Amino acid sequence: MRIVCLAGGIGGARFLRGLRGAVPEAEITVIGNTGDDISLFGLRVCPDLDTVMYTLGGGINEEQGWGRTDEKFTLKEELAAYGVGPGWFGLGDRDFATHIVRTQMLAAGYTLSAVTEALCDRWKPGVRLIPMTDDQVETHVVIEDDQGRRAIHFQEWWVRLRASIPALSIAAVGAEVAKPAPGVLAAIDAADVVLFPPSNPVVSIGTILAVPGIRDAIAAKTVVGVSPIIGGAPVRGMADACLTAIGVETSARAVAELYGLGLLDGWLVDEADADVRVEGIDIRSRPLLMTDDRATAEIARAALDLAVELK
Ligand code: GDP
Ligand code: FO1
Ligand code: CA
Repeated sequence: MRIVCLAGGIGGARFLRGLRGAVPEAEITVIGNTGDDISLFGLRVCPDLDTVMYTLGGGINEEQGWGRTDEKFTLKEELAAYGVGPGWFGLGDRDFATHIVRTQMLAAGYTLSAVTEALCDRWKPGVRLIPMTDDQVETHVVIEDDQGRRAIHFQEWWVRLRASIPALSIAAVGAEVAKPAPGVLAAIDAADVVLFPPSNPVVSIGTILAVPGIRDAIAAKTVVGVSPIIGGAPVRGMADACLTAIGVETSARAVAELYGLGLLDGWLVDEADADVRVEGIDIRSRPLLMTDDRATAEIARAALDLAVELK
């Protein structure tokens, strides 16, 4: 069985760990979001790729959902002592090593997909992790405050401001001219099914789908998604602020409609949303809280079973 999954950070990574446990024999290719990527201290940081890599490789800080386990922040403290920020982004010492290796390889001319493969040689995530593109795409958010109207990096809005200032718009800068990374379209073409984990529909899945060619390739396949919205709210994080920014209601139904007919064949919603119906999309309800690996594996199994049934 060949499965392609799109993935953001925490929601995607946890689902993937469940899927890997549910179907250990499957060949899983993960197309990772790179719109969250940011350059800090001269280093290229890829939060969603790293979250998938660390989560599946056993190095993630489980409580936090991002960053390394057993982490220290000596380097960050030393930088702060020089007055060098930003202080609002928590890069730990172990995590810094990943960004140093990545930046060094990028400077030597390796593509981000080659770098990601090299990093995964250490972590052995048990899936093939490919960035959506090797080209630079960065999600920016337009806000308005007492300094006027301006665009800031998604991480500044999400981490520093915790989405407390409404996003007037959200743009994946560079996406329209980005090319899918080598292997992305081939993996989709060869896939038996495509699954959308319960990742952020706007800044994770939406950004990946914005890379020209990816949406069309996926539309030709049997696609089943898992709702990140339960009972009208995201399970964690501020996905509601992202949905509001693009004029979409925060509900399992509205997200299914956002992905749309022609893309989504099946949609898993939580039991709290069992009454959701969308014309043309096969909707099933079951508990969707990824409380532990067993519960998550059951969610992944259900998504896969539905996809195989609809194929
Ligand atoms: P991020 O890049 O770290 O924000 O992670 P993703 O984009 O992959 O996933 C974020 C989404 O995961 C959020 O919108 C959450 O609502 C969703 N999520 C987190 N935990 C769960 C869970 O246990 N169940 C479901 N259904 N969704 C979840
Ligand atoms: N998220 C936070 O809320 N605060 C942080 O300080 C933070 C640091 C960080 C460092 C490395 C990394 O890979 C991820 C990090 N994240 C942090 C998570 C992350 O940037 C966001 O949750 C996602 O990008 C949102 O989609
Ligand atoms: Ca993310």
